Amino acid sequence: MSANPNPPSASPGGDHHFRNILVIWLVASVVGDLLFGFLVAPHVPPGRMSSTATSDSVDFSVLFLVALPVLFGVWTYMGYALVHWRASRPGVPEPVGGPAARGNLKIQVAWITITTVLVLALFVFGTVELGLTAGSGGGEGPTPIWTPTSATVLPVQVIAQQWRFTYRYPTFGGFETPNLEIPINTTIEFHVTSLDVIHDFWAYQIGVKADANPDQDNIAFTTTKQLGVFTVRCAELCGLWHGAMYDYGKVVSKSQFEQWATTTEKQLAPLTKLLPAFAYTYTPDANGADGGFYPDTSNSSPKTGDPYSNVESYGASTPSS
Ligand SMILES: [Cu+2]
Repeated sequence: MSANPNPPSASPGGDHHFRNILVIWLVASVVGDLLFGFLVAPHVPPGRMSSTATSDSVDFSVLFLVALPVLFGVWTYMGYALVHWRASRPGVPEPVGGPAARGNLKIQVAWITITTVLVLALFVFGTVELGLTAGSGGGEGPTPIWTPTSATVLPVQVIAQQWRFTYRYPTFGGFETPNLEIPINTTIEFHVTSLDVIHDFWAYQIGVKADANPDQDNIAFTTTKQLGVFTVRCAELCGLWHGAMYDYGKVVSKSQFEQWATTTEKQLAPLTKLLPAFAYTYTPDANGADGGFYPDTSNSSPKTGDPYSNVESYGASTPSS
């Protein structure tokens, strides 16, 4: 019994085509990754404003650097096939199809090995990245798995409600303000909660995104690295004006923050007294937060004291007939 006189790998020109494609792909991948690494990677969002934002940008860049050679592999093969194996080249006989790839052990092993290694490597990388950067700016619930190592941590509470965010600073007397200011080079411990429906605190440029759920204290960490303004958006459909539920936060110098916080604490002291005491969650009553934001019959006479009273009314009372 003689050996197969024409095994798939010995097809005319097969090795030389394979070598050509490999060389083109290798050059394109190296050049593409170098260009991306030096020209694009430094600008990949969300930027370098905090530890978690930096980590996000690096992770995105790593995904790009791995994905580009895959993309170039597909393009190189397509381009090569169009040039060398198309039927309509003038004066050249139409190419005869090569051996079927099906059943080719080399291709099967290479395909399964390469894709498995790529996917598993990225899975391990992503998992490690999530851990090493203390939750990567995502909400970790009331008992975080990963905590920062910094000696000093500034707690800031984020309170979401239809349709705005307010912020409480428990280490400055618990004042509540619509302005989010945080100091630079400081680890911030965000405590995110909601007074009504589900929202999501998405502070884009500092790489923080945490669900804001009623009766939940969702903790997210980041360490600020650059001065500037960042955008805060609600990232969970929460009703009619969800799209308008955004504001801006500021990373300022430590001295500027200290001055702002102590001044605001003094200015707002008379109002802070009227607020519910600082807590990690606030249970709303049937008609919204029980902070005087909505009319509440528990403060009127006769006092019902019932948070689910159906005689609470919005706006002007109905004229009696
Ligand atoms: Cu919302």
